[in-house]
Amino acid sequence: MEDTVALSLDEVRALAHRVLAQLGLSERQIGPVAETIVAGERDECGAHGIYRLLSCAHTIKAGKVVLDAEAVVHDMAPALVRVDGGGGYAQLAFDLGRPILSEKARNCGIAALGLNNCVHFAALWPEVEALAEEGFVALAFTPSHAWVAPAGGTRPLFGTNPIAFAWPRPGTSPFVFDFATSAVARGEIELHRRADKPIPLGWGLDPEGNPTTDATAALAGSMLTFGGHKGSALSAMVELIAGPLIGDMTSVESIAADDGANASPLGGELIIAIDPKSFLGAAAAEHLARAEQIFDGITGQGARLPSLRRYEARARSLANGVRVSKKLYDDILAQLG
Ligand code: NDP
Ligand code: PYC
Repeated sequence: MEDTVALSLDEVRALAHRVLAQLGLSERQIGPVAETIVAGERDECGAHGIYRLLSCAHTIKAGKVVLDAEAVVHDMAPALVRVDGGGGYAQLAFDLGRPILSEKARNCGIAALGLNNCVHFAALWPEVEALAEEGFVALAFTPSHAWVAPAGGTRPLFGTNPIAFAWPRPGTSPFVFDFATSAVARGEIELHRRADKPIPLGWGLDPEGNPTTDATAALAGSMLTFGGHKGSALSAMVELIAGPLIGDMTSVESIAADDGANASPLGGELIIAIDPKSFLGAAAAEHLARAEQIFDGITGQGARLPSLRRYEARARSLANGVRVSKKLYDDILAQLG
C-alpha cells in the first residue's frame, strides 16, 4: 500500500499558503487559491487538491501567471458583469465578481458573470456550490487546453471543458454535479501516470490515434469525450459560451498561447445564477420542496446523488483530517527548496 502522511485541514491550508508565497504569488491571490486547494483535498477530489500545488509551481515558474494581478470589474448590463482577471488565477476574479453576480441575479432573476484573462487549474464545484448556498441555481463552464478529440476524430481540439451545476435544497447541502466533458479530467490521467497505473480504454488515444491504456501515451495523444457525440457536442458548447461569447480564448488558442510550456490553461469562464424566488415568487418554497421528489426518486432506488460522496468525505476530513500520498507530499515540500 502507498505510504501516506496525515494532515489536518489547517496543515493543508498552511502548506498551500507557504508554497504559494514561496512562489511569489500575491497575498490577494493566495487566500482564494489556497481555499480551493483545501476544499479539493477535504472533499477527496485528488486531482484538484494539493496535487495542484505542483501545477501552480510549474505554471508560475513558466511565467504564465501574473503574480500581482489586479482584477477589474466591467459592469456590462443590468444582468451581465465581466471581470478581467489581469492574468492572475481565476479565483481572484471570481471572488471579486461573485457578490456582483448575486446582486444582479437577485435584481433581475437571472445574471451571468464572465471571467476573462484568468489562469485555471481548479474544480468548478466550489463556485456553484457557494452560489447555491445563497439560494441560486447555478451553472459554470470553462474551456481549457486543446487536449480532447471530437467524437469521430483523432486530433486534440477541445479542452476537458467542465460543466458544473448546483441546486439549492431546503435544510440540506445543495445538489451539485461537476464533471469534465472528457471521459475524465486530465488531472486524473496525470495521477495514473504518477502512480504508473494503466488507464481504462475509452479515456484516450495514443499520438497515432489508436485506443490506449497507457497514461503517458494518452497525454501525448488525445483524450476522448464522455458519451461519444453527446459529450463532444457539450464540449463544443463550453468552447463557445465560455470562449467567443465572453470574448475569450478557445482551448486551441489557450494551448497556442501556452507555447509548449505545459502550464495551466489561460482564458475565460462563464457562470450563470438564477434566483428561484424571482421566477416563482411566493410559490418558490413549494416548488423547491417538490424538486426534492427527484432526489428521493434517485436515492430511493439505491442510486446515489452526485455530491454525496464529496459531502461524506468532507464530514470525515473535518473530523479527522486527510491522508495524502507521501511521494506527493515530498514533491510539494521540494518546492520550498
Ligand atoms: P468525474 O467523472 O469523477 O465526475 C464527477 C461528478 O460526477 C461529481 O459531481 C461526482 O459526484 C459525480 N459522480 C461520480 N460518480 C458518480 C456516481 N456513481 N453516481 C452519481 N454521481 C457520481 O469527474 P471528472 O474527472 O470529469 O472531473 C473532475 C473535476 O475536474 C471536476 O470538478 C471539474 O471541475 C474539474 N475540471 C476542471 C477543469 C478546468 O479547466 N478548470 C477541466 C476539467 C475538469 P461526487 O463529487 O460526489 O463524487
Ligand atoms: O484536470 O482537465 C483537468 C484540468 C484542466 C484545468 C484544470 N483541471
